[in-house]
Amino acid sequence: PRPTYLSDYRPPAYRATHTELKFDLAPSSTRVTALLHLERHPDSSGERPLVLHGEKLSLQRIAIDGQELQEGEYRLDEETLTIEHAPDRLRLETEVDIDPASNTALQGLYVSNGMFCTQCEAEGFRRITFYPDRPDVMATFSTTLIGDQQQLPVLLSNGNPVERGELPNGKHFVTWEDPFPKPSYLFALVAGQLEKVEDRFTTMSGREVLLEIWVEPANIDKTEHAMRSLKAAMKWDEETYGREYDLDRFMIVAVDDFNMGAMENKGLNIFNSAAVLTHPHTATDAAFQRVEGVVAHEYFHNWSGNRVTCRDWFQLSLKEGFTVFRDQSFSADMNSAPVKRIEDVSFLRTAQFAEDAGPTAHPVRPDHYIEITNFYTLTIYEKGAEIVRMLRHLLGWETFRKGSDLYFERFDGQAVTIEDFVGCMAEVSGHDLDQFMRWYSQAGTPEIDAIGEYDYAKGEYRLTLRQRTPATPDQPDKQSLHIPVRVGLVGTKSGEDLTLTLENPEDQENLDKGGVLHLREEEQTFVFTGLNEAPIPSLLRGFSAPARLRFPYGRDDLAFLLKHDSDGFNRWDAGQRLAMLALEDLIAAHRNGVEKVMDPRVTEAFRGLLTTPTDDKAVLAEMLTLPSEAYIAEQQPVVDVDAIHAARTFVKQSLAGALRDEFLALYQANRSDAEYAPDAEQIAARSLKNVALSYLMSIEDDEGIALAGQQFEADHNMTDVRAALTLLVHSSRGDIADPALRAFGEKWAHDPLVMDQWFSLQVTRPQSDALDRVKYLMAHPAFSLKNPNRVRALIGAFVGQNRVNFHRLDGAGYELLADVVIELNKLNPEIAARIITPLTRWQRFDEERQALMKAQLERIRAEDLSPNVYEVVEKALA
Ligand code: HT7
Ligand code: ZN
Repeated sequence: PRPTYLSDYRPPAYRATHTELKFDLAPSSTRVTALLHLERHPDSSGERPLVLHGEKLSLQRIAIDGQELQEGEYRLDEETLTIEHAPDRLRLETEVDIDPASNTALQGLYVSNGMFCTQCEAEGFRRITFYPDRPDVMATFSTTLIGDQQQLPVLLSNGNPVERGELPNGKHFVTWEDPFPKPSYLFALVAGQLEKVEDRFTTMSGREVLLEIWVEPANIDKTEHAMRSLKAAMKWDEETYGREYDLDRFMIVAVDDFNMGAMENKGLNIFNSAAVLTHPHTATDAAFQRVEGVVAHEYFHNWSGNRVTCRDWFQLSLKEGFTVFRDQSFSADMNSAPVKRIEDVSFLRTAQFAEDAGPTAHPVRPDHYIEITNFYTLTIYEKGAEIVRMLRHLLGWETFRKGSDLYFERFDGQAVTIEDFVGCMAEVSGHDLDQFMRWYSQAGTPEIDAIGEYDYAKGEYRLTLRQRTPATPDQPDKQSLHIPVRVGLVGTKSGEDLTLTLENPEDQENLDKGGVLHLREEEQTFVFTGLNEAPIPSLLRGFSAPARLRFPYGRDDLAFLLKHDSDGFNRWDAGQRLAMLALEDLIAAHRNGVEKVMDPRVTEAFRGLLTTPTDDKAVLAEMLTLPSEAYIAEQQPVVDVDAIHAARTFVKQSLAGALRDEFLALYQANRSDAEYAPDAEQIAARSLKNVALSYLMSIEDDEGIALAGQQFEADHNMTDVRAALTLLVHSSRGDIADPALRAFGEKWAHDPLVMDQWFSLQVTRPQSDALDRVKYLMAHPAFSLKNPNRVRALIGAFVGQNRVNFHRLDGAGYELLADVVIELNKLNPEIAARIITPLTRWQRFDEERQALMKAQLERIRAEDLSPNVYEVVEKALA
C-alpha cells in the first residue's frame, strides 16, 4: 500500500452540492441508488477527470444526465471510478449492490444484531456508494430508506423526516432531508427493531428540539443518564461557548458492534452501546462518567467538527483535539475538576507518552499515512487537546473564547485547517503563535530539566529550565517549542505561595497576563526577586504543558509539597513522585535480590493523608492510589515487569500493614445504603471506600475479606459489586471468589456489557493461571472475535492490564496476541491494528523478551495483511 502525503493536497476536481440516496435494505444484498449533483471545482483545471471513490461495490448501472454510460466511457479499479471527459456540471446516477451482512470490518453499512447501521468516518462512505469521499466535499443530503415493515420498523437518517409511506410486499419507506451541507463521513442510517425514549430541549433562542435515544427494547431502562447528560451538554455549550443546536431533532442510537466509542453523524449520533447504556445494577461509576463524557463529546462535534469541519484527514486533530478539550472541560464542570485533571493527565502520561516514545510516534498533524483509521490515536486526541488547553492558558479564557467565536463565525459551513484555527487565536490575541505551531508538526514528548538556586542574601531564586525533545521516527532533529510553564514558589517556613516578582519585565508581563512562564529557548533562566524565605518550586502546575518535567526534589521537599502546595494537581503529583522514588529503590532491590525495605517517609505521608480531615474525598482517593504498573514502566529505561509488580505490591502491602486500622476506619466511614446516584459526592465516597478495601485485600486481612464478601452479596450497585468481586478474584481466596464469579456469570449471562466486566476482571488477575483463563474464556458462548467490545474486554484487558502474565518469559502471552491479530486481520483490520500495540513496544524490554516479541511480529508480517496491520507492523519492525 502507498502512503498519502499532506504535501500532495489538492482541492477536488469536482464537488457534490446535493446528494440523493435510496437504500433498498436487505442483509446480504442492499441496492444503493445515488443521484449526485456534481460541479467542477472553481480551482480545478478542465483537464482533471471526475474521480469517485468506491470499494467493494458491485456496479449495476451508471448514467450521466439520464444517459447510460457504456463500458469504455468510465474506468473502474479496486478503489476508484474515473470518468475522463465529464461535463462541468452533471447529474451522475449510479446503482450498486453491497453486502452489509458480511461486513465484519464495521466500516460502511453493516448489520449488528439484526440492525442496519453505518460508520462512515473516515473513509467508510466509499463502501456504500461511488462518491468524492473526502471531507472537503460538502453537500446537502436527501435519503430514502426502504425496508421490510416487520423486520425494520424504524428507519432513521440525518436531518428531518419529510415523507413516509407503505410499499408493496410488506415494505415501507421514510425519506430524510438534511439541510446542512456535510461531508460524506457524517452520513448515517439506522434501521431495525428499536424503541426510543424522548425528551425536549429549549435552546437559548427559544427553539424546541426533540431529543430521542433509540435502543433495543431490552435496554429501554438504561437511557436516563445519557439523556440527562445530553441536555446538560447542550446547555453547557450554549453557556460556555455560545453554541446553539441547529436542527429540530437530535437522535442517539445504541449499537452493539462498534469499533470506537461513538460517532457524531449530523443529527443522528451512533453510539457503541457501552458508551450510552447505564443502570446502577449494570454500570460502574466510571461507566456513568464515560457516558456523560462521550455523549457530550459527540454533541460538541456538532460545531467543532460538523458545522466547521476538516479540509483533509491530516487536520483530524482540528476537530478531535478541540472537542476532547471541550468534553474534558465539561466533565470537569459537572464533577470534581481536580480529579478530572488527574485522570486525564494520568492517562496522557501513561498511554500517550508511551505512544510518543514508540515506533508509531507521529505529530499531532501527521504528514503522511497509509491507513487513516490507524491515526485515531491518543496523540491526535489527547495531545491535541493539551495543545488547545495550552492556547487557552496562553491567551486567558476570555480571549480564547473570542478566538473560538471568530473561528466558528468565519468558517461556518467550511472545511478548514489547523492554521485557520490557530490563526483566529493569534488574530484576537495579537500573540505570535508561529513557534507554537511546532506542537502540531513535531512528534515526541518534550523533556524539561529544571534546576533552582536560592540566594539567601539577595532574596533571589534563579530557576533554569532546559528543554529537549527526543528524536522520533522520521524526525531526528527537533526544534525548541513554545512551552507555557505555570509555576509557584512555596515558602518553606510559611507553606504559603510566595509573591512572584520576576527580574525581567517581559517575563513579568507574561506572568501577569497568563500566570505562566513562556519557555521558548533551549535554556532560559527566570530570576524571582524579593523573597524573604527559601522556596520549593511547584512546577508545571495543573500540568500546563504535555511535557516530562524533571527537578531534583528531595523526599522531604515532596512530602512538604504534598501537604502544602496550593495547586491540587501538583499536590497529588508530589505524592506520586514521592512514591516513585520509593518504588525505584524497591525495583532495584528486587533486581539485585536484596531485602526490600519500605521508606518510612511514604508511610508517614500516607498516615498524614488518612488522618487529616478533608472535604475533598475524590482527590483523597486519587492521592491514596499508587502509580500504576504502566506508569512506573514508563519511567524505567528498561522495563522489568516482574520487579515493577513486586515493588508495587510490596509498597501496597507495607502501607496496608502499617495503616490497617486507618484503612478500615476509612472504609467504614464511607459506607452508605443510600439509593444509588452517579453524583460527585457519592462517587467520591465509593471510590474512597473501595481504595481502602483494596489495601485491606492486598494483605488478605480477615476483616477485609469478610467486608469484600458482604459488599458483593449486598448487591447494592455495580461499582461496589465489581470492586469487591475483582478484589476477591485477584486474591488467593478461590473458596470465596469462585462461587461469587459463577453466580455473577449466571446472573448476567444475558447482558453483554456486564459479561465484558466479568471477562476483564478474571483475565487481569495477577496469578499465573491468567493466560489459561483467557484461552478458556475465548471459547465462552458470550465471547466473539467479531465484536470489538468483547475483544477489548478479554484480549485488550489481558495484554494491556495484566503485565506480568502478558510478558511471561515463555512467550505464551505474545503468541496468544499474535494468534488473535492474525484472525482479526481478516475480520476487522482496524481492531487488529489497535490490539497489536503492546507488541510494538518491544524496544522497551530486556533482550530475551525483545526477541520473543519480534518473533511474533515477524510471524504476523508473513500473513496476507490488511493495510492497517501492515502499516503498524512495518513501523514496529523498521
Ligand atoms: N469522530 C469519531 C471517529 C470514529 C471512528 C473513526 C474510525 C473508525 C471508526 C470510528 N468510529 C468513530 C469519534 C469521535 O471522536 O467522536
Ligand atoms: Zn471526536
